[in-house]
Amino acid sequence: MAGATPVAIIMGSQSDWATMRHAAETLDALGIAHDDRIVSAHRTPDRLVAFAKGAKAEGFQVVIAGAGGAAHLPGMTAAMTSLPVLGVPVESKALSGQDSLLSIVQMPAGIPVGTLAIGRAGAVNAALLAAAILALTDSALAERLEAWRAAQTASVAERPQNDLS
Ligand code: RP5
Repeated sequence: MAGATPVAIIMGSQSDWATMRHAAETLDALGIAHDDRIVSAHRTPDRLVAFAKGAKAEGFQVVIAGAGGAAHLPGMTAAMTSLPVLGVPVESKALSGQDSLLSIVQMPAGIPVGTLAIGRAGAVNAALLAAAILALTDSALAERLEAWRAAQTASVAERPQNDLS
């Protein structure tokens, strides 16, 4: 669907936004439109079903799903759409996100979730992976992604410094 918003960022709770906003900011930096929604597998199951079953018809091409604890959101979303689903384990208070990670990564064969790192790194990398997927069919985006990576490379100092203030 030309012109549609290509990326959906969904998360299980408002509390996940502190992590998932890093995915949103990275997509912004790459000029990729995204729609950010709270969709809880446990608290709003009907919303989850409606979103996941309708995501392709809405024109989304990639779903980034972040959740913590018993993090069923990415897997249940992947069960109801054939769009690529990238899972971000949110760092939980009780188990530091190890629960989130294992909940998301251990999918049974047949329903894949591309699982990223716990927390901010995973959110940023989910956005970059979504960009790489979209760039396969968008040459202008491919150039922006290359430029983003080149800028990152250029920003790394050759030697550490004591005082950066
Ligand atoms: C999960 O429970 C959410 O993804 C969140 O990471 C976690 C805690 O949610 P809140 O109690 O902060 O709303 O469903």
